[in-house]
Amino acid sequence: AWRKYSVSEFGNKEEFEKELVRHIETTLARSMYNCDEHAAYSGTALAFRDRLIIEWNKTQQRQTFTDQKRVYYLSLEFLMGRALDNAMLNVGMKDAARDGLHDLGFRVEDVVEQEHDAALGNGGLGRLAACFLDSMATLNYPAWGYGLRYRYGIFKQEIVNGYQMEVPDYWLDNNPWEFPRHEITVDIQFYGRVKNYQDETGKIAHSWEDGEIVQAVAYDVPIPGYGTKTTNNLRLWSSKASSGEFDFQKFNAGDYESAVADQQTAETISAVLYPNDNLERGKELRLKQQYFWCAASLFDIVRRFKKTRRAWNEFPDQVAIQLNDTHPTLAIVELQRILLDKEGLEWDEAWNIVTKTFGYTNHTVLPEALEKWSVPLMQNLLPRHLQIIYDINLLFLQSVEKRFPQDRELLSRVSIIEESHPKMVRMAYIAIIGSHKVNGVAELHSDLLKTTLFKDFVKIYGPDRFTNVTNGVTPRRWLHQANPLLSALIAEKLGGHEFLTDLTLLDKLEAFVDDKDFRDEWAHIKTMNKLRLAKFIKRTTGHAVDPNSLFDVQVKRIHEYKRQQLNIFGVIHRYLSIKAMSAEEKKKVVPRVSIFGGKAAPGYWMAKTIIHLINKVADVVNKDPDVGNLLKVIFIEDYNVSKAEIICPASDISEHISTAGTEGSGTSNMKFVMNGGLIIGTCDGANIEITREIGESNIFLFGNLAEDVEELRHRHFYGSFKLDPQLEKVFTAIKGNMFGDAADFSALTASIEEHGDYYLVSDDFNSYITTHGMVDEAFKNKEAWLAKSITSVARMGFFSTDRVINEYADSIWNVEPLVVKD
Ligand code: 26Q
Repeated sequence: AWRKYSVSEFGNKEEFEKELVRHIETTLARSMYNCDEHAAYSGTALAFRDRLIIEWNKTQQRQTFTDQKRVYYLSLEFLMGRALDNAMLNVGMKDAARDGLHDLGFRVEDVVEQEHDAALGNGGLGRLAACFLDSMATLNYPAWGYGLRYRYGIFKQEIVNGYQMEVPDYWLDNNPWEFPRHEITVDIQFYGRVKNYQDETGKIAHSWEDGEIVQAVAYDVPIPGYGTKTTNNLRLWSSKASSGEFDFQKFNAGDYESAVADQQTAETISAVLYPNDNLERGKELRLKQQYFWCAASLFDIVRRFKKTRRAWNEFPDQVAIQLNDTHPTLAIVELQRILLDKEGLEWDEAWNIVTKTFGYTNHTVLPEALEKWSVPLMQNLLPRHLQIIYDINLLFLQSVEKRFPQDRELLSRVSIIEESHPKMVRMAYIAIIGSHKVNGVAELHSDLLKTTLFKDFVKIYGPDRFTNVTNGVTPRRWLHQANPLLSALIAEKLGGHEFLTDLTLLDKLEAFVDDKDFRDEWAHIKTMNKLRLAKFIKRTTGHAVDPNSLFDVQVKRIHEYKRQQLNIFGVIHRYLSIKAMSAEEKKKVVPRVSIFGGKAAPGYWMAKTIIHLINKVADVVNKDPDVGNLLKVIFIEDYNVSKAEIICPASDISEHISTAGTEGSGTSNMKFVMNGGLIIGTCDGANIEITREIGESNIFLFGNLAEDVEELRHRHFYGSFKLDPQLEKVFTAIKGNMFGDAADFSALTASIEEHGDYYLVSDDFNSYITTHGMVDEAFKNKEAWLAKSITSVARMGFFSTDRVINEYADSIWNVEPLVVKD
């Protein structure tokens, strides 16, 4: 009988307005007479949310009904950014909303800006997970994301006197995009002890007893696909005190204060995102987060599987779980524990199911980022899991020993347990041993994994367990949403927006490279986007920048390996050169704006020093009358996803200049080129494949190659270190207090001059400066530059996450799309 009631679904401007007013006046209990931009945002979000919910329910019902294999993407980070614009574009009703809002006196662009970014991630890894969700929904894969619902996302960055300050990012109030599922809870256990007993068959079994229980509560976020009705689910777990009897003992015993304190401890688990990017520090709370989230997700997945009443050996035919780095490695151990201790399977049968289910993606070769947990910590927090890890290790080492007898060295190298003091559990090794496929995120990176970090495992398992899936970005957010003008121009030339779901169609643009009108429009759009950024810079920093200058951008997490120090030293070098020029010489200089943005981990002192130097250089350069518009230095505060959407379309050149062999892939390089920017970069990560696709003449490559890095580092230590002469001039200026107290920067210069220049800043400096000279020359030839820009965009089809997701689906997950009909 309920089927005859249909839910309201607006289909035009008038119906949208009706829904908007209804939500503002009833759902939000506000009057239209004092409806401000924020209320307009909330009302619009609620109207679109209603539409999403309907498709979301249908998608979930269909996925349950057809009962085919699903993908679960486990990630501790989902860097989603804003949801409203994405929802409007994916649902396809943005024009109705624009017109409706206009009638009420609002601009849709301003309304969209009211939304707080969902910033549950640090950088590349978290944004990749968000792009994956978009592509999985767009391609109609039955896929769920599982993560943590942090109360505080990545901190907000404020720059005070040139220093980074961190401010908490409390983002949860009035979030219309999440749905609490108070009925979907899982009790998660910590600490306690393992009891051995004999089961009915007389076999020794294990149970994990006592300890503490924390409750996981599900919050669901709808993930709409583009141009499809498929709306997938992102499930985020929130922690709260268990309402079980056990935890009320203290209350009953009258120990009220300590009982409340325990409740707070429980809520601490999902309180805050760890702000370290590519750096691991073995904090117990981080391990608690990992287990809490893995155990809740696994319980949920197993519960769903059990409803199908299938035999356990069918589990891998129904479930694929992808591990986003080693952060969810405990899921492997947890599934083995469930199958052994709860479901009574034999070890081999259980382990066979486990390895068929999991895939592991590695994102870094940096040693400081590889996760290790101390054995005593794990023994205390997860006693049964440690036993299982020991058993996995024992059986693994026995099998290795059989195939490579007498190689003690090999056994100790590949052991999950590192024999240090204290002993450490190597999470990457569990992830490799417990998965059927391990992948890196760009070709060079995947090759390096096989020849260095995981070399021994290639020898043990053969090369087929290791593969590459080069990263991508979603063209919906990073082209269509971020750059509506360019998307519209491309659609006009290609006869529609099909390129947004088949990015290889961009290659048709090459036919227009010589079309005068098209080129003019292309150039005009770049100028408009630079103007938009210039306005933003004026509003947020007070500095006026000239959109005719060359916009040179480096925005990403601040890290020594990403070498923002190389960039700022290059800027200082440019400044000194300009200062030494005659008026005649200055006329030939290409005016530049050097734009920086990015957060440093709060405890990463050297990264903070780099931010400080950038800001001090900006202070000096920007007010130097000798320089005027020839050079401006801008640090954009609090770089995040929504700022990236303004910055990426506005760059002429962006910098992807990591020491060769250190950047897994990089993904902003792809965003910049997709928006018609050129790049200056090292032969690292995905830069290499971008070069292969767009052609060597369309990219500015410089610096030493990955294969030479080890040798160079060795020479720094055992040969004599000679600072590059041009860099020496830069250091002399810094040491002469040109940018404030030189002592503030002594650690930074010393890391290069005195401590071995691990990141090869000096080795690459000359090549970097020379290549920037080539960038200047190229920029003078506007027509040639335009041709490079257009050709590059035309050849970027490979870097859509749609291609990436199809590769994962075919070669790792073995899942098929499920088309949702109406
Ligand atoms: C680990 C343990 C404890 C606390 C924090 C962490 C932690 C957190 C975040 C370790 C690493 C990260 C993030 C890594 C990351 O963003 N890696 C980037 O992943 C991108 C997507 O594949 C690549 O493009 C980048 O090259 C890579 O640096």
